[in-house]
Amino acid sequence: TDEATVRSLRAGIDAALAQAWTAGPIVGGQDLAGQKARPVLDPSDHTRTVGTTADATAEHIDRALALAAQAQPGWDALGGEGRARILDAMGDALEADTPALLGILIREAGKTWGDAVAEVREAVDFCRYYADLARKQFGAPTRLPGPTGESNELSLHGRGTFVCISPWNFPLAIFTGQVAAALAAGNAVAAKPAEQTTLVGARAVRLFHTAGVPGDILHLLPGDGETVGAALVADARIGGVAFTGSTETARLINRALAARDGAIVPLIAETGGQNAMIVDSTALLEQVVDDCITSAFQSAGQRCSAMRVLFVQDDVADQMAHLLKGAMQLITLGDPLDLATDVGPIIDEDARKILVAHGERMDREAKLVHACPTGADLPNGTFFGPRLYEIDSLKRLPREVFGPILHLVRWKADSLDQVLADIDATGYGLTLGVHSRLEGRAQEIFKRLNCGNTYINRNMVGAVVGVQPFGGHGLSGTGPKAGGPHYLLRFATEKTLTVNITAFGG
Ligand code: TXE
Repeated sequence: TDEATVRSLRAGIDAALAQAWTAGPIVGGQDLAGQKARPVLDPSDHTRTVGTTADATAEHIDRALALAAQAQPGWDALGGEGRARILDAMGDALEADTPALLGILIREAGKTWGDAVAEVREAVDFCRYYADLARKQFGAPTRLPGPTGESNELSLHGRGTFVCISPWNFPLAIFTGQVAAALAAGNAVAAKPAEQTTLVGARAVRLFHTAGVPGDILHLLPGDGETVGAALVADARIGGVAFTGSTETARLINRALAARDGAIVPLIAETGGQNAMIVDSTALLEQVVDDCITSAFQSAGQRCSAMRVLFVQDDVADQMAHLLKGAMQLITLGDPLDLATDVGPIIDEDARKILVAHGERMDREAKLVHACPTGADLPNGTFFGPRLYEIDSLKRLPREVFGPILHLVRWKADSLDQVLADIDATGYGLTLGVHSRLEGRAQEIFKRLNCGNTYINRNMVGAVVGVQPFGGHGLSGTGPKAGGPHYLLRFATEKTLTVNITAFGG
């Protein structure tokens, strides 16, 4: 039964959390002593230490990139099928390790059970999906037509060593997805997890190694973005960068890549959003409320796909605000290890301070519709209660707000064009929601806005691997979409071979 599953998972989580977790650089398959060792504190209770982490040094980075360069041709030569078998084994390894992974996700990243389970699932799906693509796209060379007496073929190969830089908000799924994609395409990998979530990154790297990825092919180089991340990106030996995080950091990486010597290499960037949902007066409001709560507040709003702005047609706006307020009163803020918790902590004090400052500005400039209590009974954690403000214009939000704050804007029947223009003017293009029973209108909005992922008459939480490939445009990223059929190609380079076969008697 479900209860039995939960009980046994809980026992596994407790056993995992009873261990003292440590993580530092992993180079050539070896766990090494790093620098700046520090405790990892649970964001839901800073008096609780989850483990310790340490950072990579310049020597670790140098050694990792040297080993990777040596080993990569052999990994590439293994071919799509050989690499796919190992990635399938990684999917199995992740599944088998579920209780420990849930424990670390809950205590290091503050994920609720539901979010943590979904994240392990997504990581497994990435491995199996990219394994499948590796088989299809990195198998035997493609034969191309050509004149008689000549053979032409095209093959795909790794680019060398990919640097994978990931954020803390999906520290397992995004980390594993980037690494699995780079490996599937035939690259070696230098992976830098977010500094807040090194333990889960290290756990994933050890599982990749157990699954069969050679130690010289995948290295973990933990540390700050400004030091370890920047050093990796500046190195002339790398073949590309896969990055997920803020738009500002993507710009920094772009500049660093442009300034360095060495090959011209791709940057695959997935960044933030200023995501809107548009609701017209034909929408089913009860459904909209449900979808808003999920889209804006799940994961404490710490998802790049989360809804930040709700455009509601004015004749239903009061009713909408009233229903939302009622639904928000039912949200439970608390310890993410408690199954009853809907919203867990904010990742750290720096992130919480940004939300507090934004709230203070909104208190002056906007109308507060509802604020869930911020957790005075949870004094040792970085909690922030979900809030709903009504603002007069999207222009009040020049930057992405990365947390559980939703902003409602009213629009009139004749101002839909302006709504679309305002959304467009943000420069982001990640997720978009539309609630309307006018199918033609909903389709038209989809066509007119250039958003990566559009959801009609449902919540904006998606990104199911192979079903809703995820990624945006403009300030939201470069594409191609993670979990989609074109993703691996950006990690690869192509070679053609043309042979005059008459010389061989053909
Ligand atoms: O990002 P940062 P954060 C975005 C979202 C949110 C932000 C939160 O917009 O605001 O990410 O994550 C490393 N050279 N998304 O604040 O600071 C850093 O160490 C090289 C969008 O952590 O950009 C970390 O590993 N690396 C999203 C990573 O970059 C550097 C999903 C991200 O850090 C660096 C999740 C440098 N100079 C978050 N500086 C999506 N679209 O999928 C930092 N880093």
